[in-house]
Amino acid sequence: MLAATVAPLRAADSGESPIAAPSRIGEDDFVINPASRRFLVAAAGLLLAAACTQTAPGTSPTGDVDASFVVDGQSVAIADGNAYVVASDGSLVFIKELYTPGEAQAAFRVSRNAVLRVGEDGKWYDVPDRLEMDFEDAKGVRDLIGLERGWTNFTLQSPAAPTVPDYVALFKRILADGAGFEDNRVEPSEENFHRGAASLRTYAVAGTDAVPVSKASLSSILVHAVEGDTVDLSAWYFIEQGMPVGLMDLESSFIDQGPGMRVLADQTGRLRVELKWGDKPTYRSEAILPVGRWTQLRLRILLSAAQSGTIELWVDNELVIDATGQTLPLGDTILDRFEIGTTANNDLGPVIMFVDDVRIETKRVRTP
Ligand SMILES: [Ca+2]
Repeated sequence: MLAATVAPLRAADSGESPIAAPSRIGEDDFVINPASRRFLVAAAGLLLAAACTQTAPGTSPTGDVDASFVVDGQSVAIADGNAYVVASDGSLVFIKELYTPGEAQAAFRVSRNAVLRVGEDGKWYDVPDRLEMDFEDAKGVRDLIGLERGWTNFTLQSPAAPTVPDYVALFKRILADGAGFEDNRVEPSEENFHRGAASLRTYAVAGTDAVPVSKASLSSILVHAVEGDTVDLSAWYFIEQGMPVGLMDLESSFIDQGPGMRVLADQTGRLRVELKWGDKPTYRSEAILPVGRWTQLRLRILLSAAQSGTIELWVDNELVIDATGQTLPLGDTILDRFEIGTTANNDLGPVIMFVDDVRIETKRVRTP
């Protein structure tokens, strides 16, 4: 199901109306839970309510197994867009649908010179190789959303908006009706900045037992990165209070729970990079994200669903992770969403964090 549909992405040459953004799916970690009845099919990008298949599936896939790994002691196989548990006799037992095969590919047109993404209005929109955002001259978060600035969505998940329908509705109320924030906030601010006269301020309350993840983030789906591409992500951060768990995500909106690469910090600010997928390959550093001063994080990743990806993380130009490994869920996964800000907070206390001078650049391996 799609949690919601949103306003159409406007044509590149048309007026001021907001760009569309896909509804977010749950941000929980990829947990295999055969008992779970609550699964959300990945948002269909900008496509209008794509049909989703939740018919009772058979116990074994018709196609080849695309990937397999062990999660929480269970062998899991991915085939036909579904997750299966591998039983002791080798048979595959259906758990849940993760994505609709071919759906992500159908949302893009890739040629030698351009990548286009289809909007809800059926029009095709340019996905640039490079996006840069400085947060200048914006009165509120509504000004940040649109093709001109490149942001397409914000996510304010919190005790005031705990579920996907809740925070999608909040997004729409703020964007379409100019409603105010509830508890969490994401907005341009002149209170602090790295360059110019403004930055993005995020405020996220602590998570609770009932709502363990609190989010105050901004995202863009004007992104298209596939196996063989190199993605270079950079942003400046200033933590005023607390310590976010998640700082930056590059993920697939087409797959359940948005798997992809993310930059994470522990309570002390120690940084690591994780592929949120399967057994979660993790690339660790000893570097600490400081509180109270502007710090640049730059992540460069070569995308590979095998072990031949590369992961480089710089903190203020110092290389703190230089690793090789898996960086993409599956060989045909399209990473199409970039998310920044307090992409996750813990339950220890509120986070106030500023972000400035964001850059996303994709060096493409074009195959048409
Ligand atoms: Ca700025």
